Amino acid sequence: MSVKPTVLKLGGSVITNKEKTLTPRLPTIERLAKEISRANISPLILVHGGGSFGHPLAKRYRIKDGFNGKVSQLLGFAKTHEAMVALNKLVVDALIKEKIPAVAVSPSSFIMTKSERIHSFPFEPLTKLLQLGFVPVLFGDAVFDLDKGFTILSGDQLIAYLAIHYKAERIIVGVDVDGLFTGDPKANKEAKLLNHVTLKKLETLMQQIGEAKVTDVTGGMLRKIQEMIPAVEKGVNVLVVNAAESKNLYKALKGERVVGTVISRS
Ligand code: IP8
Repeated sequence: MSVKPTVLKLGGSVITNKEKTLTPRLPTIERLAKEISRANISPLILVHGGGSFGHPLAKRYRIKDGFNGKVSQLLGFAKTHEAMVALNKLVVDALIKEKIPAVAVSPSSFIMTKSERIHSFPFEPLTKLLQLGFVPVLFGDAVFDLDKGFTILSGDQLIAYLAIHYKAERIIVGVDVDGLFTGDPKANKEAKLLNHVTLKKLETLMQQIGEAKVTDVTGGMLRKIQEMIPAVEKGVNVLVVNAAESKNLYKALKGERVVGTVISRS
């Protein structure tokens, strides 16, 4: 690909109400679609998280643990994937309404993991889509696993993998907080937003988090950021931005100044 793509993740906590199972935040999805349309970035790869669609079902049926041999769990896998497809449809519908040529790309239909890590990823269809000018919309999904039968593939693992393969210009991660903090901003008023974090600083932070569990704001932030490290090591900059706030995503996509955290190699 001649032009390096932007890889954008819309966090599940932004596009769904995490407190209520299977509850989308439709006005937010529509607003984000408008912001993406206005920014007019190409090539663009979009990935969204599971929020209250994927996670409660995945948890209830222990999909991440792998297949336990019971038919009831197969149904659980089917329901988890179905919920993600339903959320994906809401996102794709909103994008198409804003005249973005968005195409749903379902990870479980072509990606295989091995012990929860991406093992095979046939890139041809996705590359063709991007070359033609489409915006592929992938998502964290229940996928088939060589060792465990099946598992959950997070959108975060996906974006890092995609960014490395396509030598992405940057990764933008839209979450529901202002970025990475020195502590939990919701619990600790002293917590400070980190505007720029190098890999070295990130390692130190990880150790602190490991010991004191201070910055794991959403419960998933630490895991999300850890997944970004291989991409950052390869020189891809990551911008974590609050996509729950109007115009932030637009500004991030346009490269304008925006409150958030940049993670870079040095
Ligand atoms: O929200 C998980 O994706 P994530 C998707 O990006 C499912 O971690 C199915 C729980």
